Amino acid sequence: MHDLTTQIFNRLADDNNFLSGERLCQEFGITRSAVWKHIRLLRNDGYQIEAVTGRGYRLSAMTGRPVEAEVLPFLKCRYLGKQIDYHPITTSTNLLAKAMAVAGAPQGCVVVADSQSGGRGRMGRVWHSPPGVNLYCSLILRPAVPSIRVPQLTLLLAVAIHRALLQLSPELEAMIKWPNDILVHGKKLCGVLCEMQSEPDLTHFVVAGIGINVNQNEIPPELKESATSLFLESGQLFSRPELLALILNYFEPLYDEWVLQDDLTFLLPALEASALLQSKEVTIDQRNRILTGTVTGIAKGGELKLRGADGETLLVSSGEAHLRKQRS
Ligand code: BT5
Repeated sequence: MHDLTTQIFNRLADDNNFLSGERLCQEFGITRSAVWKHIRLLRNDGYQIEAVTGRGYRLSAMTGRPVEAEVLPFLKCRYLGKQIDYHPITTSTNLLAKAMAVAGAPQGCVVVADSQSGGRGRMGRVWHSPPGVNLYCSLILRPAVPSIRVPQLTLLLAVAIHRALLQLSPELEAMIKWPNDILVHGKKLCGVLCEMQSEPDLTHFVVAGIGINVNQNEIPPELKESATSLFLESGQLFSRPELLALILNYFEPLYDEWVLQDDLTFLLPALEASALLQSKEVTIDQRNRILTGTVTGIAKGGELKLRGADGETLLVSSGEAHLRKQRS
């Protein structure tokens, strides 16, 4: 949203009474037609704004959409989320954020969409992105670290998201599944997709995409066995703007620390405490080979520590992990 549109929104949101067009003109130093233009933009974004002759404008209801003006009241960050670009629909927030990053958008910009027509997971998989219920967003980051460290960001985000989810829903039995998922009762609630543009010693930017099933009630048949939502797990509806702000609030200090550190050592206790795969027997599908073993932890570089049948420990840096049936 345009800065002034956001300011006008905030002014309306702070006041339960009608505000006259005249008054808005004076306060913001703009013309009547400019006020009207901003009101139209807000309405296009889904806000209900009453306009009554002789009385002025009044905000009737919040939309519950993750638009900037609704995220800001919850946001406590220094630089993350200072610009939130909201789109009712886009192909993929990662695609948009990448284009913005290439054009020079600063670190901390966030792209959010109410729905995606081409939401993507890893390796071009589809991310189911219906409108009105979930969170789809991408953060632009410009970490001054070598590109080899960038995959660690996925785990950093997972910890921040996990903390935000538990703040909203303390009973939620959410676990982090290395490398990029959050699961509840074995079903996927959230996926993270980090993409970067880099040279070996220099990371130009990272786009960190987050998809969370929040208030979704109907899961499509093809995902019924494998996906869930906060609503389905808790029976409650949640504020998407608040969830987004909480994620950013938790992520910013972790990110600041991570940039200063050489690795993930500082985060390992938090990661291992909520790690779904800890001590489990797993297979790791790396497309060209399948690894099997017992997970003994996460290494400081973010790799999964896998002890094979020969007793040797491998550091696994990528792949799709599957739990194996435990021997009784
Ligand atoms: C991921 O990939 O989990 C990363 C998902 C990232 C999505 C966000 S949304 C905002 C941003 N913009 C984008 O275009 N993407 C990011 P992966 O580990 O490859 O998992 C993909 C698999 O998860 C699919 O093949 C399905 O099996 C499953 N899946 C698809 N949509 C889902 C959903 N909404 N909830 C749970 N599982 C889903």
